[in-house]
Amino acid sequence: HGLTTALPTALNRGEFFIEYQPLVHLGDGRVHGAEALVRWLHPQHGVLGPDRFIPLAERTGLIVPLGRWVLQEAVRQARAWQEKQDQPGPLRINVNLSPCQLTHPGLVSDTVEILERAGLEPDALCLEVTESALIGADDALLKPLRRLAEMGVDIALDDFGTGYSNLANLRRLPVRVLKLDRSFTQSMQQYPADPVDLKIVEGIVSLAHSLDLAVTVEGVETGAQAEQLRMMGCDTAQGWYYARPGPPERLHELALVDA
Ligand code: G
Ligand code: G
Ligand code: MN
Ligand code: NA
Repeated sequence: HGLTTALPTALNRGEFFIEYQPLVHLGDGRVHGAEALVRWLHPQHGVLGPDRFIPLAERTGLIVPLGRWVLQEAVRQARAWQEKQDQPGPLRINVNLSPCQLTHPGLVSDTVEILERAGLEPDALCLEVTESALIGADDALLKPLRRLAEMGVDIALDDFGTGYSNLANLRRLPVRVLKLDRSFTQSMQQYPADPVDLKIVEGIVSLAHSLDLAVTVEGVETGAQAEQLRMMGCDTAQGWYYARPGPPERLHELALVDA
């Protein structure tokens, strides 16, 4: 209850901050980009993770200004990384979008403005939308995502494999990346790994590649998992094996170490 009353003023008070978790190319182990993950430094409760306040922000509508702030801050940070690096190739940034942001009429214009103001190319941005947010999506919902995709922004389907989406439906969505849910990676951790889960991952990778989609795996915690997922054809990976979410300076160091 205390969170409900404090949330609306938290944004103006500057109590939110972003941690970044690297995304790594499985082929060569290099940092490919980072996912922005918002946190709330609550004056009494300390650091709160998104599961503690995102659902509340969605119910109260605060997710729209909060999401816009996250996008602006993450895009600015991505541009700052790019400017510091003397290695070729853009450093890309992934930002999560809530379902309410998808239906908000300002999504496309806000995104364009934020990219332009920061001087970041649209193809350096990837917006993550959960599979469940797009289940049964009609054209009105898909239109802004299509516009963004046409501009060069990548759309990723987050937590993929946990929903019930019709796989054939994927062709209809302006999606470039599937982010395979952590639960698959976790079940591979067990020995022996669940053979059905292995088959499912192989099936998803092969379907994704046949549709020209890249596959990112979440929740990679060991080198053995990374190696197995690489052999299974996954493209990029994210997880504690590489780095936990952390401050932006850390990611810059990780990228330079790998260069
Ligand atoms: O931060 P953590 O690694 O605990 O992330 C938990 C969940 O919170 C993730 O599923 C992520 O998608 C979600 N999340 C993190 N940051 C944001 C954000 O800025 N906006 C939205 N909508 N969700 C976020
Ligand atoms: O958007 P999404 O829910 O996928 O955000 C990633 C979430 O997964 C965050 O809560 C992050 O802290 C968490 N996470 C990231 N890497 C790992 C990992 O290797 N293992 C586990 N258990 N959780 C992870
Ligand atoms: Mn995500
Ligand atoms: Na996810």
